[in-house]
Amino acid sequence: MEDCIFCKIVKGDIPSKKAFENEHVLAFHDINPGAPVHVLLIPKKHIPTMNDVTAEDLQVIGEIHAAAQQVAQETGIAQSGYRLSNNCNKDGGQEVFHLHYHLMGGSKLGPLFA
Ligand code: IU
Repeated sequence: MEDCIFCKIVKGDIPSKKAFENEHVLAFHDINPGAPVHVLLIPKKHIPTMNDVTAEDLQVIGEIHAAAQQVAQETGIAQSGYRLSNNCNKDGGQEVFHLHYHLMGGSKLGPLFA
């Protein structure tokens, strides 16, 4: 999609610090990290939100999980622990409308629920 910033990162028009890449998935370090390790995992295909995932996207969703597992190992947070999360739409706090999962770890994360 032309004016999607994450599509531009996929195309290499905007640089990113890559953590993983295959044919369908890209993972790169968040520019404004909220944890010592904060990597975003995205499908290369433009999918705006979690609501737009269809049955034909389930393979790439699985690949994202496998990539998250690999990145967690490679960044050294697999054993200490991490969070893999998706923000959907306004109430979920989504700011970039290209599906992405936050992989965060490297320190004790705050509770999701107070
Ligand atoms: P959100 O779930 O849509 O709120 O998360 C968007 C994330 O994308 C947020 O953590 C930003 O720091 C991050 N990000 C980025 O890494 N590179 C960018 O060019 C832009 C946002 I714009």
